Amino acid sequence: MKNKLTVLIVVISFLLVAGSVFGLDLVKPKTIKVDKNINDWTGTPPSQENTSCVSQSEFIWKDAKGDDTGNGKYYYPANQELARGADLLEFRVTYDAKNVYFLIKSTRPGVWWAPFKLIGIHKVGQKGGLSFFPQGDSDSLDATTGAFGELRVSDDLGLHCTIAIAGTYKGFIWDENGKLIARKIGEISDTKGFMVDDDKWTAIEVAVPIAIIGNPAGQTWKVIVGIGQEENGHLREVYEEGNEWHGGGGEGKDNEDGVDPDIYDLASPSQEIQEKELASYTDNGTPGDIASFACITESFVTIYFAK
Ligand SMILES: [Ca+2]
Ligand SMILES: [Ca+2]
Ligand SMILES: [Ca+2]
Ligand SMILES: [Ca+2]
Repeated sequence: MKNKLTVLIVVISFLLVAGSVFGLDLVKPKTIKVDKNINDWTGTPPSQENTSCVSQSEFIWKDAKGDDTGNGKYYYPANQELARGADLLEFRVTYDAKNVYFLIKSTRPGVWWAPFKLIGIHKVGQKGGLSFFPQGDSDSLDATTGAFGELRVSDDLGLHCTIAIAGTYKGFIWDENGKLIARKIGEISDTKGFMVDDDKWTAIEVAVPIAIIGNPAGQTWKVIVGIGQEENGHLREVYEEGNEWHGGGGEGKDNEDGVDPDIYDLASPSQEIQEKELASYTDNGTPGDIASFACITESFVTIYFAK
């Protein structure tokens, strides 16, 4: 009797797992236009905060409102132009034969200055990947060299692709070696097909050609989504003590490139986990020392793409 019960439990467990992987939760192809209008994202978000669902062929993450506190103590710059503005609200993903599409909704700062968004992609089953978000050249502070956000990922989340969105229309993509493979800055030299545009500053639509990001069909991706404030195309530094143009609650005596992550909010299962991970840097770590950066281990979403 006991054995039969065990078999039954195993069979039911298998069906439940199979149902979620092969059934309801698969993201199927859908075409989106990056056209300053998000009405083509028709899926219904989950009712609970900090959970995801698949609706109308869209993966949809609903983030908690008001959890934009970084390590738990971050606060915004005093200037109203940069007040608020880095609270992640929603993250959506879908794809078709040509592109992978992303939608990020957030609050917006007081006057303008749409926040900076980071999307780190780990492709399950694929080896390698960067152990940290492309950091950038501290001599040049050139946004094409990295996000300057001071954030790393655990061994099982190696980044095979990182996308940065700066302001309302700029974007950069780095490969698993940290090499820039696409950019959009509103010039003729922009990478063809990589599209980034806003809808009323509070939502950003992105299209990345499959030739650049890889074909997700049949794959499982773990995706880290982070949001902070923008400066010169990269993340704006969080200070120990905030001032007019920089938020506070971080670390570092000299502040300018302290190892605290310049991220206010993540797609994380809970605010508690988010704050713990964003506080996991080494106090007074040497600026630029990757081992001292905060590490993401649980704050990611998992997306199952249909074949
Ligand atoms: Ca659209
Ligand atoms: Ca949020
Ligand atoms: Ca920092
Ligand atoms: Ca969050």
